[in-house]
Amino acid sequence: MRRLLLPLLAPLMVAGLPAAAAEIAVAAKDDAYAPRTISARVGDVLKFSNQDYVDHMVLVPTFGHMVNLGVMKPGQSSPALPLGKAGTFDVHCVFHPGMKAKVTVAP
Ligand SMILES: [Cu+2]
Repeated sequence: MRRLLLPLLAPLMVAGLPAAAAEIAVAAKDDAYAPRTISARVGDVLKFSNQDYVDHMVLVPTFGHMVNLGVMKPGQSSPALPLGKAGTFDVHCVFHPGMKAKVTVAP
């Protein structure tokens, strides 16, 4: 189904029409975010889910002000993180210092 839809949707996406906001899924798995590099547009929403066996969290220490989406237990998802501003910011898990993702938000 996905293969059939893509050729149909592609012309719409390059026609200059405003792109519909996307919900971008980010997994927390094996003590890492997947993907680690996220490209988004203003209006998109990030949604994190913990697919690991330990707790993880979602903290954005920059991007104008700190955003703490809190702790996700295994199997839980974070509240949605709306992307209202263009720029680049990092996402951290305080429990695992090496666990980071970089989000680039295009206007
Ligand atoms: Cu973690």
